[in-house]
This record gives sequence, C-alpha cells and structure tokens, in this order.
Amino acid sequence: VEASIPEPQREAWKKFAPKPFQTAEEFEREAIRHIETTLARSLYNCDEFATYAGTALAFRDRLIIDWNTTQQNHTFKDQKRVYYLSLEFLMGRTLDNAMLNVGLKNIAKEGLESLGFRMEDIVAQEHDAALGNGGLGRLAACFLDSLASLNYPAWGYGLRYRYGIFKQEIVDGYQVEVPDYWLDFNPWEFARHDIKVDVQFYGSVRKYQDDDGKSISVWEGGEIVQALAFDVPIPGYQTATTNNLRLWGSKAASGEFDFQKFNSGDYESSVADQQRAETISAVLYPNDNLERGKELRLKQQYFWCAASLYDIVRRFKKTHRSWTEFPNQVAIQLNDTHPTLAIPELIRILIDLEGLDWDQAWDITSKTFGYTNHTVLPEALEKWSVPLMQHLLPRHLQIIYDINLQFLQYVERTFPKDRDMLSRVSVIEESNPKMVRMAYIAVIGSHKVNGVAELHSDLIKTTIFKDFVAIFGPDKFTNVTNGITPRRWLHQANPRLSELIASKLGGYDFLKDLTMLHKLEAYVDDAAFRKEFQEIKYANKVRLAKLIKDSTGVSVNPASLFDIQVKRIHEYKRQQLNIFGCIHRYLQIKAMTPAARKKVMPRVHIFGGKAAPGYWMAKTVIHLINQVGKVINSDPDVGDLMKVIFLEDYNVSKAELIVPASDISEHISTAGTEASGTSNMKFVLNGGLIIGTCDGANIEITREIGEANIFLFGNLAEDVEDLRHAHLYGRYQLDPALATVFDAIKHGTFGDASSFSALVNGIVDHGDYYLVSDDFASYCKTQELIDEGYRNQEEWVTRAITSVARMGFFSSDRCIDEYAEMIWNVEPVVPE
Ligand code: GL9
Repeated sequence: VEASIPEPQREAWKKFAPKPFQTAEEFEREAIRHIETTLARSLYNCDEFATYAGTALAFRDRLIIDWNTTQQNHTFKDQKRVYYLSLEFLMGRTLDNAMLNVGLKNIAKEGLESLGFRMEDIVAQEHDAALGNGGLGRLAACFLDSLASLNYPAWGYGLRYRYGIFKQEIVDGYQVEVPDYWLDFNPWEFARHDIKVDVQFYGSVRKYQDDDGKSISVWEGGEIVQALAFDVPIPGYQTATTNNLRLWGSKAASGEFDFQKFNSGDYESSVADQQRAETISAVLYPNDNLERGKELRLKQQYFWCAASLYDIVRRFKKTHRSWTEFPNQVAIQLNDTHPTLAIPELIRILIDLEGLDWDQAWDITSKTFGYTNHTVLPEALEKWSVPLMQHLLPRHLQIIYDINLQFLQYVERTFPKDRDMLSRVSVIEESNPKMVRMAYIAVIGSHKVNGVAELHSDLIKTTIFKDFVAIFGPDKFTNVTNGITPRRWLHQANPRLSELIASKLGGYDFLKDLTMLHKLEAYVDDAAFRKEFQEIKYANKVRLAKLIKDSTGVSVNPASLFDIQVKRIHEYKRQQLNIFGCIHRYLQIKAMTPAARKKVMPRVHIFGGKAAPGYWMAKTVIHLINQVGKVINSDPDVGDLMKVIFLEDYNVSKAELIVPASDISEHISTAGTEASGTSNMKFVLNGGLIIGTCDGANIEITREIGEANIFLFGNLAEDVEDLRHAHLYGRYQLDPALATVFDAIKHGTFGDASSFSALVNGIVDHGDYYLVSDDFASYCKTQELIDEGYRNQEEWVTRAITSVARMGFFSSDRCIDEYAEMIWNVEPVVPE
C-alpha cells in the first residue's frame, strides 16, 4: 500500500513544504543551520571543511526538492524511461557541478565571502567520488549529466563501493596503492532504508510439470544477500530535471543473521557472515581493460543486475500494463559486458516468476536491451567459466544454454554449409574448462550494438563480431562517437576560457548547444581575443606549475611547452613510447654544444595515471618515468630545457586542473587499440593541440578541426597485423634512435638497468606487440614539428582557437541525443 497524505490534509502539508533558497542570505542561513545542527559545530570551530559540509548540505536540500518534483513528474507522465547499467560511475566532485547546474554558484560565492571563505578553497575540500577506473566510468558520469540536462527520464544503476579506485602514492619512484575510503562524509547520497531487494546465490534448480504439463523451474536453496538502495541526485544544467543514480550496497539479509549461532555463543561467526555479505559491494576492481575472472567480481555483477532488474520490473508493474508493453516503457543500456547477466535475469523473471513462455520472454528481452562495446582488446573480453557459473547461478546457466540453443539452431538453418560457424559463434567456448562468452550473449540479447568511435565501430564489425554481422545483418551494429560534458570540462575546469567565449557569443548558451562554438572562428584574427586566449592558457599553466611544485618539489617554467600524457598506464596506450622519446631528446641535448642548446624549445613532459596493482609492466613504466625524471631534472646541462614530471594520483579533480594547462597532449595508442579516448576531446576543447595516432576518436577530431590542426603520426590500424608478423619472423630492424635509447638504459643512466630489462626486451626480443619501434621515428619527427610549430606562437594560437571553435560535435549532449533516437526511442519529459 502506498502511504500518501490524504487529499484533505494536503493543503496543510503544502503550506510547510520546504522552499528552495534564492538569495545569498537565504543560502547563508541554510548553510549555518546545517553547520550548527546537522554537524554540531559552532562559530568557534568552523574550518574550511565544516563550511564545505554546510554548503554541500544546503545544496543537497535544494537538489532534493527538484529531485522529488522530477520523480513525481516522471511517474505522472509515465513515458518510456532509460536505464543506464554501469559497474562504474567516475563522478569526481559534486558540489561545484551542483551549484553550477542549479544556477546558484554566484549566490553561494557571495554568501561564502560574507562568512570569510573563498569559493575555490571550499570546493577543494570535497573528496572525489571515484567509483571507476578511467574513460569508461567517466563516460557514464558525463552521460548522466547530459541525460538530466536534456530532460530525459533516465536512471543510472551501479554499485556503492565502499572503496573506490585506490589512491596512488609514489614512493622511491614506485607506485604504492592506498585504499580510498570515501564514505566518511558523503552528503550526496540517501540511504533508502525502505528499498531492499533479496538477491539469491548458489543453490540448485528443481524442475517439475504443472497441471497443464508445462515445465516449471524453481531456483532453490543457496544464500540470500540483501541489496540496499542509495540514491544520488543528478541535477541537469539549467533545468529543474534532477534524475537519480541508484547505487546498491550489500548487507546480510535480515533472516540470514544467524541467531542460532548467536544464541549458542558463536557471536563472532555470525558477525563474520554479516561481513561476508558486505564484501560484495566493498571494493571496485582496479583493472582497466583487463578481466581476471574472479568469483567475487561475478557476484558483484549478478548482485547489481538482479537488484536493478527487480527495481525496474517493480516500477513497470505499478502501471498494470501488459508485458508486451515492457520494451515500449523501458530501455536498458549495457555499459560494456559487465551487466550482461541482466539479459538471462530478465528472462528468468518473465518465465519463472511471471509465467510467460520462452518466445514472449525472448521477444521482450531482446527489444529492451542495447549493448555498448568499449574495447577490442582480447584480454578485456569477459569470459566466465561454466563450472563457476553453474555453482553460483545454476538457473542462469540453464537460460544461457537455452539462448545458445535457439541461436545456434537459427544459425544452422541460415548457414547450413558453414559448420565452423557454429563453434565460432557459440556462447560456450569449448575449452577446458568451458567458458561463457559474455559479449556474445550481449550481442544476441540486444536489439542494437554500438561502438564508441567510427574506427572502433568498424573494427568490431570486421573482427570480434564479424560472424554476427553476417547472421543479424549490418543494421544491428552502429556507431555513437563518445562525447564529454562541456559543463564540467569547459566551464568548471576553465572558467576564464568559458567567460571569454561567453563574452563573444552573447552568453553561456553554448554550454547547452556546443555547436555554437563555431562562431568563435570569426574572432581568430581579433588581436584582443587572441591575447586574452593566450593569457588564459598561461594562467592555467601557472596553476599547474604550482601543483607540480607542491606535489614533486620540482620547479617548472610556465613559459615552456607543456606536453601532457595523463590516462591509465597501459602498454597499448604507449607511455613507454613517450618516455623513450624523452630519453632520446635528453641524449640529443647532452650531445649539443652550448650554442646549439640555446635553440632548443624548452619543454615540460608531464605524466600521470594509475597502473592496475597486478600489472607489472605498467608499474615498470611508472618507475622508468620517475627514474628518468630524477636524472634529467637535476642535470645542470639541461636546466629548464627539459623537465620530466610524474604527477601522483591522477583523478577527476586533478584532471580538471591539468587539462586546461596543456600546449600539447599525447594520445598515442597503437592504431586500432584505443576504442575512442575522451581526454583527447577535453584537451582540444581547452585550447591545447594534440599529438596522436590514427586511432579512436582522434580520427573524428581530425575531421572536425582539420588536418592542419593536429599532429598525426605512426602506422595505420590496417597495417598492424602485417607489422606484428614482420617482428615475429625477424623481418624488421630495431629503430636506430630507439637502439641508442636502450643503450643508455642498459648502461645504467637511469639506475639499475635490470629493473627495465623486461620492458626493453619486450620490444627487442619479444615481438614488440605494441609496435613502439615501428612508430618511433615518425613519433620523434612529429615532436620536432611540434617544437617548430610552437616557436611560431601566432600560428599556434590560430590553430588552437580554430580547434576550440570546431569541437562542438564532441558534447555528450549530442551523443545522448543519438542514443535516444537510434537506440532507445525515448523522448524528453517537459519538467514541471
Ligand atoms: C574504454 C576505452 O579503452 C576508451 O578508449 C573509451 O574512450 C572508453 C569509453 O568508451 O572505454 N574501454 C575500457 O574498457 N576502458 C575504457 O576507458 N577502461 C576502463 O575505464 C575500465
């Protein structure tokens, strides 16, 4: 029974309903009330953190008012909703974004000033919400911002990890991982103690025939873990729409707390059961583009899918529609294969619990789901062993076998002559042990499959899903090129640039329609505009130089060319190519006469990013960068001509500081390996040029901004296979400049050479899988072009401004509109 206030009493309620604050004074009143009562602090012990907390709580109240109205409105209008299932949401900080989106940042600034605080200091108190690894998780966060800003009725579903991605410390040049406990004070979530879902694991399946001879499956026994909902309000920019991100936390189910044990004095083991249940949502797996097949990870996935599906189905059932209406009311997007179990779970609900037959259940399910692929790297493609699946999810394994049987029968009928086809496309890999191929279930069970940039979407059609294109036809496969939210990645990260743009475009409407940036091209020759544009870049570099000084102790000259590569450390992203390039440059400088050195363009090479804790090679790269920095940064022959910096603990809030400060940034993956990349977009939008391979979204960026405005280099994706073969059969020569770099490493120039031998040997003796040697000459040559280009500041500024003006395409708003139209078939809801 819904508990609601009876009609006659509603007037009384409305009289006292909270009213959102509007003025600086009203804001101050709210913030102070929270500091004194919610936080129990006073005038005499109110530091910056308490002020942050009071401000955040005042804004939280504000968001909740809009959130309630939005949810009521969405229920009332009852249009089709979108559910975005993602195991990662890399949100970063919330307060700044909340203030901006509700349009009260200036009021808060004024209020804080009158209490004696500066906005920047208060905002910086907030701990990042770091429930993601990298690009995939940050994309989900940008999508939530766009969905709300465009008034789509959408929910995110994820896990409430107690520990987000680890904090990285650099100790003696090595990465050390420190747990990120981020929930000490998190004002942005609401525990919904009334929203709980029991999730079953293990047990067995009993089959019987009912009176009509229909076969019924019952999943029995095993253990129950409870999912508890934590809701996070997601405000849209300049709209009342405030959507919901629902994160599930795990608890032992109420009946599961073993009172038997408790009464018999075995209190400890009953507490241990409780803790075991809580383990499910305890920690984010810190791998980027790698799957390791751990049982707890599979438990996380099912726990989250089951709770989310239960919630979605419950909401649908409230309106008493027929089941055939389900796909007209519900679109579920699978962010990578991590939520693929949602497919057999929906089938289980429809057949086992709701009594539908297979054909109906299958039809509903396959019309509901869409699947986004984010990588072609083989080591990232999820596979789960059949014995593990049998043990943990016996009923789901049966359903997966049924899906496979129906599918293979169809394939056999359609391609009777191609016997190999069946084993190639089977959901079950006939290995030992047998493995379930999750991506195949996702493709078969969805009505659309998309890649995240054009090259990537083409590649999935010709490589990992080639057979499926033949089976389902090409229309099932599509592309939606990634995007980024301009609210965070332009306005918030670079307020001065945003202000400059607004001054020319007649206000901030471009933050809602980023294609308006094209009007900036009219100012590319405007001397005052150019000067201001350059001054802003310089100021952003000064700001980054300060972070570098504070965190590494190294002073860098902001007038140098700032060259930045920040992203997860991975062999395919080729930070090793960059650091070998640095060594090459260093050796050249060392060999120069003092006169020649005067002509060198000074550069600061900045690296940042986390390595997965078990990824030894990536950790070696971090160590090498630090060792090279240590030598170069203290070499008096070099001085300001060159610095090499590793910034520790790269995260979203640091990215907001780093991205606006680049002259050049590096996006140099082996062609065909980086599905899209999104930081490439962020850097260009902030007036930095990029050096990159013909990979991922670099290709669309080139098309949009023009070939003259990007530094492309290296081999093409179509040549990678042949080049790899050439290495394996000895038909290649190590690049001579790279050989010299390796000699320096081997001579101990950067410390103990044996530390780096695996890294070097991987290239020299073991096939150079990522083609570092093949691209080295082209890379170094292009870096020289960058030096020359930067010398001509006038031309450089023209290129940078032109590029910014042409970046309109890369807004995540465009991206979400494409998903809405091509995949979800959903319309915005007019806010109340
Ligand atoms: C990734 C790709 O590697 C990126 O190129 C892409 O931009 C993002 C978003 O589509 O997805 N795929 C992937 O597994 N990760 C990506 O960043 N890694 C994680 O963040 C886990």
